[in-house]
Amino acid sequence: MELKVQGMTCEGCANAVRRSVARVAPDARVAIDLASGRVTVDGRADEAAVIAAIEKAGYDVAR
Ligand SMILES: [Cu+2]
Repeated sequence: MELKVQGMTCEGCANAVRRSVARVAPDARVAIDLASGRVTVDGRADEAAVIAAIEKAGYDVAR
């Protein structure tokens, strides 16, 4: 899945998002492009759970 995440400004934010996704989708591969805010999650992952986890970390998700 590919998500657009708003509010990530630095590598620390990217890592926070990475950790949030890993919590709900431990087997998934996560790629983050900071400049565009694009978060790509490959593998077994429940989209609603991933979005909820990212939002809980304090970032806005647009699809
Ligand atoms: Cu940051």
